[in-house]
Amino acid sequence: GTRIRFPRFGEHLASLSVPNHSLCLETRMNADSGLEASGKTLEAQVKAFFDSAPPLHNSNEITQNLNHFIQRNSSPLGRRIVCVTSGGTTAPLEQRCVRYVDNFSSGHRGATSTEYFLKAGYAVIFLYRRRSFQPFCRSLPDDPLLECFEPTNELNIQVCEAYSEAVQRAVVEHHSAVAGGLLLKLPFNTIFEYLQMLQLIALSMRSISSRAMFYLAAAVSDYYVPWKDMVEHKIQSGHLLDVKLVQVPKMLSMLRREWAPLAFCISFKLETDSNILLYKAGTALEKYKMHAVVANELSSRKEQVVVVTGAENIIVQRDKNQPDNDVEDPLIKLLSEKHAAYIQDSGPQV
Ligand code: PAZ
Repeated sequence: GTRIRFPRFGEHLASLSVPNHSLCLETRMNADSGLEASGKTLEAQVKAFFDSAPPLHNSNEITQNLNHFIQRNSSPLGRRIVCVTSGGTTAPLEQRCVRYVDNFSSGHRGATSTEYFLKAGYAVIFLYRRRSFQPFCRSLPDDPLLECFEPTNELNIQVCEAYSEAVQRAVVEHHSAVAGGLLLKLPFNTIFEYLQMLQLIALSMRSISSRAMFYLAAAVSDYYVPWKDMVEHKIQSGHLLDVKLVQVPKMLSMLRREWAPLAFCISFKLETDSNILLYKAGTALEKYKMHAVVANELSSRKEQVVVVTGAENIIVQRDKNQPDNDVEDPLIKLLSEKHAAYIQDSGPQV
């Protein structure tokens, strides 16, 4: 796993342990202000990040798909559109990547929330980590293809009785959302892909102003190795290595200020220490000018979250009397109501 320790006041050292290898990833920065201590403005840090990132090979196709999706859901319907981000980003250590720093997120929150947003009448852009949880597939086993099907003879297969309902539901609901033009799925692996795609989505969503929502549940890397500083080939084991990690610029500020200033923006704050959770969520709310921050603690995240807004902290809990109920059910109802009020307050729509 990744552990952070503070070698001396005002600086910190991020270090990564890889089984059977000894890797030391070191970054020195001012603990309070991060890269801002280098004197670079946020815009300059963001430019440096995007300039150094390997360009997306399919950015034209993504933009075309986004424009088509947004257009289709805009006129004459004026449907609300949410971008749900889901799963953890990786920070590669080598250009021909063998090893990377990862985030724990399973994508359960994003996949489940997508289902409830669709139920609430939204069109959803699902920006997800490859091989993470997918909407409508939560009740399927780990390897659905091999575990849900069985051969009837050498030429034919059928769905196993035990999974027939779950498979039927997953296939029908997924197909109707995608084919009906209500669900657009965009996969990423790395922090470079994630942030470039988030920017493309945000710039495309500008045209629908306050009808756009960002629901940022992905666990995004805090540190990365700039592409130009990265070794090309696999890092050889057996030595102690120093790899310089740089803090990822705070793109939430860019999203709010530059990319989609009229969109309704919800970010998430995860902590393991519940004593600091609400404080950290409140700080993020103010610093990044979010409309709400969903605060969750690692071990109870599927049971309870707290929606922190400037005016109040709202505890949202899973209904334990219903075994299949998810905390995302009341959470998305609440956020959808708040979004509707925000649209109302924002005046006439484009
Ligand atoms: O993906 P998952 O269901 O396993 O976990 C969800 C979560 C904890 C990653 C999400 O609710 C969250 O808090 N995302 C932001 C994490 C952060 O503070 O960067």
